[in-house]
Amino acid sequence: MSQPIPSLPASAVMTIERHILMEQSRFPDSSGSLTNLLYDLALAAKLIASRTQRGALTDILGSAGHDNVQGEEVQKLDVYAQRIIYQLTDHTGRLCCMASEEEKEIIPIPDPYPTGDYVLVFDPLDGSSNIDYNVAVGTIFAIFRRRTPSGPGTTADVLRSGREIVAGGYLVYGSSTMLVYTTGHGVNGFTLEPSIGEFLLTHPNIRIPDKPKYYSVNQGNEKYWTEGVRRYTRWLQGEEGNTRALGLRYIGSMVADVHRTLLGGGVFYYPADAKDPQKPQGKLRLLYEAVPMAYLIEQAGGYGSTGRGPVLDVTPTSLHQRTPVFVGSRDLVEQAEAFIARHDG
Ligand code: AHM
Ligand code: MG
Repeated sequence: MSQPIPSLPASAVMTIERHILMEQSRFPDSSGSLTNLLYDLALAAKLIASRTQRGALTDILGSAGHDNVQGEEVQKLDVYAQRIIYQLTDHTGRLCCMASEEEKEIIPIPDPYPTGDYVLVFDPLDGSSNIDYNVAVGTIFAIFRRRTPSGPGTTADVLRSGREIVAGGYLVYGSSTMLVYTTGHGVNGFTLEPSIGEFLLTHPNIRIPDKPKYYSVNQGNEKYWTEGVRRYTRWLQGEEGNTRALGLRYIGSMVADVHRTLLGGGVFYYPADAKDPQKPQGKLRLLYEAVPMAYLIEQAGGYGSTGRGPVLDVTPTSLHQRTPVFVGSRDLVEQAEAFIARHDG
C-alpha cells in the first residue's frame, strides 16, 4: 500500500539517497530493489558526469570508429556511458535484462549473476553528436517490473507501454549535473554538488509552469513536415489565430531541451518528417526517449503525445521503433494534436 512520505523541515538537506529511501517508505512491503537500482543509476551518473566534464582534456572526444544500430556515428563517451551503466547494474540481482539505444538486442544478465524483478531501458548518452561542441548531453532511463515470472528476461519484458513504468527520469550533464526522476508520485530534481560528490534536492515537486516560454524544434526540417505541423508551428509563432507568440530555443540535445521545457514551460517536438524515407516517424526512439520523457512530463502536470494521442498508450513492437513526439505544457501539446487531426487527416 502506498503511504504519504513524512515531511521534513524546509531547512533539511535532502540527499538523493535519503529521498529515494523516503520514496521507498511509501511501500512498506518493498524489497528495496527499486531503491537500490535508482541509487546504482545515481552512481553511474557521477562517473559519467566526471568523464564528460573533463571533456577534451582526456582526449576522449570524437568517434569511436564504428556505427551504432541506428546507423549513426558512436562517440567514445557513448561507449563509456553504456559500459558504466551496464557494469553497475549487471550483477546486482535487481534486473532480469536491459535494453539500450546503443545495443541491437536486449542485454541479458550474464552468468553467474542472479536475475531480478526489474527491467531497465536507457539511452546512455543522448545528444552525443553535441559532445565535441561542449553542449549539454544526458542519460534517459525507464524502469519496468518484469512481466515473465522468473529466469532470464525476454523481449516481452522490454516491449512495454509507458503506462507500466515504475520509475523514470533523466540525467543532464550541463553547466551542472542534475538528476530528475519520478516514481509516479511527482517529479524531483537533484543537483550534483561536485565537492562532496552528492546529489542534493534542489528542485522539489517540479510542476511545469502555466505560462509557457518557448517552443523547441529543429526548424531546419520545416520543409519535410506535414501541413499540420507547419501550421502548428506558425500558431506557436503567434499566427493562425493565436495572439501569444512564443520564443524559439533549440539545443539539439533532447535531455537539455526537455529539461528547459519542464522548468520554463513550453513544448519540445520532433515530428514525423519526410527527410529520410528510412525514418518516416522522425528521429526519436519510443522506448529510450519518448516514453520516459512523456512519463516524467505527465508526472509534472504536462502531456506527451505522438501528435495522434498519448505516447504512453503506445506499446512498442520493436526495440528501436521511432515515433513522432510532442512533450510539454498540456494545452500546447493538445494544440499540436488538433492541428494534425485537422490538416493531416
Ligand atoms: P542520439 O540519441 O543519437 O543522440 O539522437 C537523439 C538526439 C536528441 O537528443 C535530439 O533531440 C535530436 O537527436 C536532435 O536531432 P537533430 O539534430 O535532427 O535536430
Ligand atoms: Mg538518444
